[in-house]
Amino acid sequence: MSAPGQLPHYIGGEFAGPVDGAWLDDIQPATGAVLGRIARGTFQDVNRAVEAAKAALQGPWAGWTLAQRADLCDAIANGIEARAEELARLESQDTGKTITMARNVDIPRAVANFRFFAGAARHQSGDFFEMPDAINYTLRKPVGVVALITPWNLPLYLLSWKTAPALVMGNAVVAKPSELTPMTATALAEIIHEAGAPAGAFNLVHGLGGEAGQALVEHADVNAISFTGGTTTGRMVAATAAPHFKKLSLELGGKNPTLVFADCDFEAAVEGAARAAFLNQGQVCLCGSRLLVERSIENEFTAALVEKAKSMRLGDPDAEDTQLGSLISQDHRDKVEGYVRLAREEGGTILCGGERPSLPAPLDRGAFLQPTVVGGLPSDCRTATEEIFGPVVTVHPFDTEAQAIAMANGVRYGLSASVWTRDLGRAHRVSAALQTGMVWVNTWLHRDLRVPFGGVKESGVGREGGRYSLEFFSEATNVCVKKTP
Ligand code: TXE
Repeated sequence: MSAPGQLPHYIGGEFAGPVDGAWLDDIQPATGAVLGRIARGTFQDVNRAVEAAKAALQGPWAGWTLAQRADLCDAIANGIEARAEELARLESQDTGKTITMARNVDIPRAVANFRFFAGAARHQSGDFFEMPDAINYTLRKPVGVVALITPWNLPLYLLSWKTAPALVMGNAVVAKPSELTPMTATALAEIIHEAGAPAGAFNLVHGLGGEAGQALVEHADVNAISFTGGTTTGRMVAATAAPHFKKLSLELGGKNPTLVFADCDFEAAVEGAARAAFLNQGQVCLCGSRLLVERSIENEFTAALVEKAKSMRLGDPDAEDTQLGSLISQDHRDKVEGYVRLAREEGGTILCGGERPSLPAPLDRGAFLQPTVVGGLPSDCRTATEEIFGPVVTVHPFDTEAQAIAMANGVRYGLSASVWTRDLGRAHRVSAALQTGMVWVNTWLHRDLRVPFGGVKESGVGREGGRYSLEFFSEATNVCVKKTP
């Protein structure tokens, strides 16, 4: 086990401090308090982790059957479940998100991810192709050493989403969680250790993106990289990995449209649009931050959304009835506030929010921001097309279906969209025309773990989920056997 308040690396089955002795502070965004010390990984730590991973692939881990690896994932799921309340508290403290969200979404999903991939791997079928004079079957082998780089918005949720399929397909993992939210990653290492994973199958290196993350991406012996984070970072990761032909999965940013047609179920659409705009303080890559509303209901819809935003309880993430917690950091709030200023400069009207709430100590030192609705902006201005990643939504009217589609597609991102209408024909037509990897109709963030998850354009490359993850974390070898006459 790691010491309380200390967040060391986990390498080759052991918790270890950084080689050069440097640590970073882990800050609680809701209060500014220091929660603990994070090992500041450098190339040397990354190299040790990669060597441990390589050794695991030459050692007992290589002999584990798929059934044993699936059992390991189930044991990890049980371990997370047994510590669920503690993990929810750690996640809420580290991110500023509400305890309710951490309890109901983040931690249960981490459990589900390990259980799901254990089952998916057990039940996957292989490929078989018959020829008149031969048969082909396809083996699925581990890729090797895989780097998993994850962001701060859904720390354990996203780390488990990558770790489970990577382990169940027999790879050796080197994980690098966000330096802003290291706590549940260390807890996951403890749980994986106790579940009986052999040394080196899972390694964790903490540290800054430009140091530990970059060293991991550059490392010649890393065979695949699965990255979730910002588009700018993703571009750097892709450029660094390409000359080495590393396998790459990139899940990046979004500027996702919520399209509301006049024939929608009004109440459900308001509820859905508000949830899409403000869940996790708007810090989910899938958040619907551009609201496109048919002109005939625009005033009524916007008024209802503003009412909803104003009624949201913002404050202490630890209080059970809080709906909006803190943003991830003061720096990030500054960035989001910069966009609120930009919205005004671009001619927009702040219909609600945009201000820091007044909260009692110690929350007065937190990175809180009121949920913000902006009207009156052209749909192609910077505020309406750049990813803000905070509780800010812009509202734009449209007159025709074609116009709505053109506005929805008029950004460089293409992650997800939601469409609100009672007209089934329109729902199918619009869904097919949207340039996004995912479309929800009359719902938002309704997830089946089997479906392809990922984006087009600058929202990423590749898909995660179900067999897409199992394929990413494995290499296919086709065997062609000539039939004997
Ligand atoms: O993410 P980064 P940041 C978006 C959002 C946000 C912006 C920047 O718009 O404002 O990205 O956020 C590691 N080599 N999203 O700066 O830097 C880093 O340590 C290798 C969307 O916090 O992309 C962390 O572990 N790794 C997103 C991870 O990359 C590097 C969620 C993500 O951090 C690295 C988060 C490097 N050179 C932010 N630099 C989503 N799609 O959900 C950083 N990292």
